[in-house]
Amino acid sequence: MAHQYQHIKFHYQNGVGHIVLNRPDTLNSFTQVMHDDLKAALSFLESREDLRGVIITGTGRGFCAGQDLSERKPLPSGQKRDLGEGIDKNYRSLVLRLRALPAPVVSVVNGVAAGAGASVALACDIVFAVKSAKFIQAFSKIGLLPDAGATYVWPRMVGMQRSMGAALFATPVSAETAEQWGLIWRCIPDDELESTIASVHDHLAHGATRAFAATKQALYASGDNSLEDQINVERDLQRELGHTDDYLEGMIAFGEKRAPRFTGR
Ligand code: T3D
Repeated sequence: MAHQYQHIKFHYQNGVGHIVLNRPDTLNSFTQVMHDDLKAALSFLESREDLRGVIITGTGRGFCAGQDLSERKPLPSGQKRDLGEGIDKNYRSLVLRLRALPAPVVSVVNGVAAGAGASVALACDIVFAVKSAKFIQAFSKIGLLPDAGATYVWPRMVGMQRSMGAALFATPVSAETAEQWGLIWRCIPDDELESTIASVHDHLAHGATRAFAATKQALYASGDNSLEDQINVERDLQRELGHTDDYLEGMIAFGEKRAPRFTGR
């Protein structure tokens, strides 16, 4: 039976999956139901051979405020919660599955992103954010450390001092600052949210999908590789790309001085 989405909206068009976090009254904070919805959407995306990209955004004035704290009220028994369980059950697979998809995953951050909401937005392959958005490492305010990959992603993108400061002081980082720091790709005017989603959709739906996937794979591999190992990665992937329809089309289109018509194959 098809999954009935409750806390996200999901549709798939031209090979592009659109995930919209949809609990605006709580700034789209993560519930177990939302995680189950996301798992179902990811399973669908992973099953598609024609996948060309994914776009994640939120409804209302927030992108995502992290874990829904109403699901973390102290237990009446006085027993302490095992927070590691939620990470194992939900956040680990969410971040790793997004990273492993063989197509770009783009977050278009429509408002505040806090806690694991910021972690997930920033774990996407590329991040756009409206000017009024901000990223808050809210964890220390409730006695936790940044999770859902944040202690991995932040230092690699912005260095140790900015990562440490944002986490220890929970100071909101504006979208403009995030762009200056290299934490996100683009800060966009608020009234360009929908047009940005549309143009990202078109770019993914008509792009050289295999080349995008190889680029994603190579860039992430670089974190652990020597220069020589990385050149080997590039060689192997370029060899594969040389056999694709899109490379052939790219060469023909160049010769004919026209835009290429990529099929993603
Ligand atoms: O638990 C585990 O499994 C471990 C993993 C943890 C991962 C995490 O994400 S921990 C971090 C959890 N998130 C937070 O601590 C952030 C909490 N939210 C905030 O600090 C603020 O809401 C914001 C700074 C994000 C935005 O502030 P503001 O003033 O713009 O909005 P607001 O008024 O605080 O929020 C609007 C509504 O959303 C409000 O409800 P109300 O009063 O209108 O009925 C608020 O309670 C609700 N809301 C916001 N964040 C959450 C939330 N409800 C549940 N959970 C939330 N995280």
